[in-house]
This record gives sequence, structure tokens and C-alpha cells, in this order.
Amino acid sequence: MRQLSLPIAAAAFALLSAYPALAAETVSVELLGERGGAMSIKLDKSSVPAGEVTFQVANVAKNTPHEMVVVKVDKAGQRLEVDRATNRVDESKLDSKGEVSNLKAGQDGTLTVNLAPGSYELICNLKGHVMAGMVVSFTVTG
Ligand SMILES: [Cu+2]
Repeated sequence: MRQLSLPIAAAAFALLSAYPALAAETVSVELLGERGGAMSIKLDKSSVPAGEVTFQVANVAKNTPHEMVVVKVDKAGQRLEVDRATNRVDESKLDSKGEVSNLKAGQDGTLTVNLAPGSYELICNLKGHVMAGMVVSFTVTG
């Protein structure tokens, strides 16, 4: 019986490899920048097929906390309004699909969500961080 398991595993792997859309997508996200300077969110891909997506989020800053919020928007490149009083985007007005919150410098986190086709923005909504550059467009294809 033991001899059967290897061919079965190989067949299963071949099947998954032949149909990559069946495998969950992973997006690597880097949160960069220090207080008082430019900040950014870098992605290893800006688009994935609809379905389950895992965001592997790394705060690579040296001494600044960051976070990542997945926001559904109506159209591609739509600008999110930053409230002048709080210097943040009003989250009660956002269609948030999930977040990795409050990563200290050097910390990692993951978020797995099921995303429908459409346009999204990934932001860090700590005070002042969107204005400093922490917003990036993301597309989920049908
Ligand atoms: Cu940030």
C-alpha cells in the first residue's frame, strides 16, 4: 500500500499545477517608510483572479508601525478621501474586506479573504500614512 501513496501525490500535484486557478493566490506585501518621510506599500502582483487570496504582509520599516486594509472601491484608481481633522480615511465610509492591523516594525502578518472581481485599494490607515503614500491599487479579475 505504501507504494501507492507516492504516485497519488504526484498525480494530485500534477493536477494542481495544470490548473493554477484552483490554487489559492498569495500576494506578498511590503510596508515601507518611517515617520516623517515617504511611505509606500509594495506588492509582488497587482492583480489576482477572483476567489481566496492570502496577503502575506511584512512591515519592513525600522521603527514605524504600519497596517494593511483591503478596501473595495467602485472604480479603478478611485481616490480615497482623507479626513483633514484626523489625517486618516474615515473607515465607517469604507467597504473594508479585512485588514492586518498594527504591525510593529519588523513584524509580519497574514490575511486570507475571498475577493469578488473588481477594483480595490490597499491602504495603511494609521494617522498620516495614506497622505505619505501608503495607498496602492489592486485588481481582482473575473
Ligand atoms: Cu503605515
